[in-house]
Amino acid sequence: MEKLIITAALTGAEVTREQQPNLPLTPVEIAEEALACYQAGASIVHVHARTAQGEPTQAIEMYREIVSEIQARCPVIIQPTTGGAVWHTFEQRMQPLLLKPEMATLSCGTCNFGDDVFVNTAPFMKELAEKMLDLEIKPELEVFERGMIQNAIRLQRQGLLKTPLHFDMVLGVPGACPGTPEDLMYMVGQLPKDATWTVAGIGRAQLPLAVMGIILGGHVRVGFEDNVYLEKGVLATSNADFVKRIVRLAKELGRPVATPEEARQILQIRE
Ligand code: KMH
Ligand code: ZN
Repeated sequence: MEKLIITAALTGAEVTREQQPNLPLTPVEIAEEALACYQAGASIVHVHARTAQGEPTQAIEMYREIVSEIQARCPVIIQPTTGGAVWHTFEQRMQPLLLKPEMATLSCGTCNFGDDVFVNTAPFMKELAEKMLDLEIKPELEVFERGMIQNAIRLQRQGLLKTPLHFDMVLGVPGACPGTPEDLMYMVGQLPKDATWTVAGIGRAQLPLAVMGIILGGHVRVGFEDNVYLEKGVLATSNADFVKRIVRLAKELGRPVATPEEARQILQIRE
């Protein structure tokens, strides 16, 4: 089995300091958290920027600062969001791509997202894929529902995504596909045979689905974007708490953990 790639989703767009007092918000806080996660065993950090007031922002200057603060500390793979927050425009969401990161997310369809709708039209997905192809950015294909796998395959058949595709099964978002083991098994069974995948279980689905990711040969995403509790009623003190637990579990289950350099090779990220 391939080595395990651990992604830390450090901040997200929805979680607040009221819900998680240790949520990193400023570029320096995000970079310190990225370093702690890298030291714990993460090879990728998924990044959302916030303003000084804690509002989600897609401003390129914020991403530039975050990237430079992280790069000054460690060689982790930086994966900015193009999902942003549900109210960001398509144009705002594309901003981080102008920095030519090694990776970025590409959400593969529209779904309910709590009380909101997370909109990803076919023309927008096409535009994102074209831009990432052009800039040699490896897309992580965010899948919240079964039909989104097909949307990704369609983009690949149109020549807009390079194989092997890399998916993130985001399961347990209220309004989209639940985060049960059966759902994950079914979704993984629908992926192209040469694809790589990671799993991001939301809330209490994070830990059981992460364990499945380890034993099924997938990869794992953890972090405050998806879940703030280490166990029922106990808030994590840092994103690194989650990473450390995955490293412990992977060791127990006999799955070695990838360094960022090994993750670059597994995901065929540009040199
Ligand atoms: N904040 C969600 C609406 C991504 O980062 O690509 C979208 C999201 C997905 O977080
Ligand atoms: Zn995100």
